[in-house]
Amino acid sequence: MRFSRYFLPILKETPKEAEITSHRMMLRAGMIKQQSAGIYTWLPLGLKILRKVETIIREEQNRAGANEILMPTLQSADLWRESGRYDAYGKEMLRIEDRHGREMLYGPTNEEMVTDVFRSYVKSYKDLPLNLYHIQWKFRDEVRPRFGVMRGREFLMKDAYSFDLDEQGAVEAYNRMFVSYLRTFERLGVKAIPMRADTGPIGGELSHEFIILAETGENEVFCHKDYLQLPVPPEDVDFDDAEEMQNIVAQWTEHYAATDEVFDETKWNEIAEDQKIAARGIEVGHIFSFGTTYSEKLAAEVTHPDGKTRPVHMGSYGIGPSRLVGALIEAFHDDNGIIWPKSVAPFDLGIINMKPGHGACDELSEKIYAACLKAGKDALYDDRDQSAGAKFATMDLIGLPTQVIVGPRVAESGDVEIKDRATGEREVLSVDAAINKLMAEI
Ligand code: P5A
Repeated sequence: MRFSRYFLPILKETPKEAEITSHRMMLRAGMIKQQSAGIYTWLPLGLKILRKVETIIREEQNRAGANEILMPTLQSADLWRESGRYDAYGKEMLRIEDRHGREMLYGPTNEEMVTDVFRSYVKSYKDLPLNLYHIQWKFRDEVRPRFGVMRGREFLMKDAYSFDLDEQGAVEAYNRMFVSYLRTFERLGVKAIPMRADTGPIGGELSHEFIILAETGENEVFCHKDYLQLPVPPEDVDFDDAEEMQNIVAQWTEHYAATDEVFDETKWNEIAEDQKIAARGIEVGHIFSFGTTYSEKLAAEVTHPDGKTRPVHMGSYGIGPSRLVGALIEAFHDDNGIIWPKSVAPFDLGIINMKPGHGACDELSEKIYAACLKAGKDALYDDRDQSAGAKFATMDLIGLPTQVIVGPRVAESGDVEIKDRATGEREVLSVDAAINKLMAEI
């Protein structure tokens, strides 16, 4: 992509309304634009990152055996009356009336609707286990939307729902999602610690929040230090091996880890002082197991091998891709801007032509850009007629992992400079050596 043709509205001023780094940087880097409180347009750069986050989540959900569907954002109130949550949900639910006077709502979550999908088709134990998920916008009329996309009113959620014959099956489904989450966050480059948590309006007993430690996090959390170095299961981990899944979950729940809502002083005091972490964290995922809470009310039942019909055991599993974009910036930035992990970087590399119109600078920049196009590398080529200083600042702000700097002095001798955004290390190479290196390494 040529920068001159790209819609990337960089802000010079730091927006006053933004209280935390990620919100400030997302606005300044032209990733999002606020439309109303807690409601955002995703601009091209932001959207690219959001899509990459979604892709990793999707790949790991599929790997764990979940099926992707897409349910609508608008739901009928009647469905929620069946579960009893229509009145219980309160003011966080955005209620809408259509032209026929039918009561609708903008979904804050999909337990009812997915149970309706399930009960329409599945009648026998032979079709279980089943896990259905989608990645869809949600609306919650939060009292205090803040920190940009971190606590939005409209936000993206990956929500998966498991259906099993009995409690044992439901635990196994829970374990698969638990392991899938460990892998997902690892691939996103962050350490998210599973912690015992309150179940709130979703309900049920068994629940874990996945928390990234960060000073700006909204949750107060308490956990054992060992969680920082536990191994994450590799990509060939066998999701069909229930025992292996159970062992991984056992290892990841062995020590104390909980949010302040379910703080247990006795267990906390059992941890040695130098092993304690009391910190703030960002909740990026939350998983629940709630048995037959919804299936009983919505009559989602299957026949068992003994011929009897019983309600299915369910769980639901959420990740916030839009919140994650903010959380990743909280984890990866310096004073100059964002430093994207490679797995979600919006472009593979940036090319800075320091002096457009200068023969050698143009020639070498174009040569590298053409090589990227040919090799399928996604490059952002800054070909604009702007000062080199402004271009450096912009490239640092938007956080592409690798920059190629083409300046008049080195270009005269056929060389370019490669800069690593994270370390700041620079290396001067001939243009051909640079192309070889970039094509091999990024
Ligand atoms: C689990 C899936 C649920 O709603 N039902 C379906 C269950 N869980 S949850 O914890 O309430 O939300 C799941 C994840 O969504 C993200 N999230 C948000 N992101 C941005 N702004 C918000 N206001 C917001 N609320 C929830 C979080 O990542 C959360 O873990």
